[in-house]
Amino acid sequence: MRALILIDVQNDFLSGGALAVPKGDEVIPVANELSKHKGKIFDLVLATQDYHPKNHGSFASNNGAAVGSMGKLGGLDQVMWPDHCVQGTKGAEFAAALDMKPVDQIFKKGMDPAIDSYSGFYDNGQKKSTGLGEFLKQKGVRDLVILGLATDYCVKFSVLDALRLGFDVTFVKDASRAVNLKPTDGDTAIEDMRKAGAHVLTSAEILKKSNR
Ligand code: VGL
Ligand code: ZN
Repeated sequence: MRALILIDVQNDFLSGGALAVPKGDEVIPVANELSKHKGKIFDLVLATQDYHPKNHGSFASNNGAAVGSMGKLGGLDQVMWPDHCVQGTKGAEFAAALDMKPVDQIFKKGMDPAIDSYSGFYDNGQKKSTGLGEFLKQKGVRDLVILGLATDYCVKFSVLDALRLGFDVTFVKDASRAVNLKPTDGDTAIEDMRKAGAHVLTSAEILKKSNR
C-alpha cells in the first residue's frame, strides 16, 4: 500500500500569503498531476493542514518579537513566524487550485498554542501524535510519497518522522519549495532527508517508475 501525502498546500504559504514560500505555487500542478493517479500508483491521498489558534506561541506578534528572529517555545528553539494559517481564516484554507477530490483524509496540526508542529506526524517535542502514523499503519501503508510546503520545515520534519516510523519514504523534489531563511536551507534539508534514508525523486521519475 502506498500513500501520497500533501503537506500544507495552504494559501498562507502561497504567493500573497502571510508566510509566502518563494515559488510555492509551483507545487500545485505537480501535486494535482500525481494525485490523479490515485487508485493506480497511490492507494490513498492524504493532506496535512497547519491550523493555528490566533494566540499561537510561534507567532512573533504574540511574543513582542521580530519576524524571523529566534525565540523559545515549549522549551525548544523556535523561529518567530508571522501570523499564519489561523483557524477559520482564508490563509489556512487549501489552495483553490489544489485538487482536493482525491484526498481521503486531512490531518490538522499546530493547534496547541504552547508548541509548534512542523511534522505531519508529531509536534516538535515528539509528544503528541496527529494520528497520521496510526492511520497509515492501520491501513497497511508501507510506502509514502511526500511533497508540499515547505521543504526546510514541515516537509523535512514529516519525512524524518516517517522514516523513524519505518516507512519507505520518497520526497518529490519538483513538488516542494523551501522558505530559505538562509539561501541554502532547502538544499541542506534535502541532504538531511537523503542521509536519513529518503529517496529523492522528481514527479516524472515517479510516474516513469510506475509506468504511467
Ligand atoms: C511551516 C513554518 C511555520 C510549514 C508551518 O508548513 O513548513 N513553516 N509553520
Ligand atoms: Zn505554522
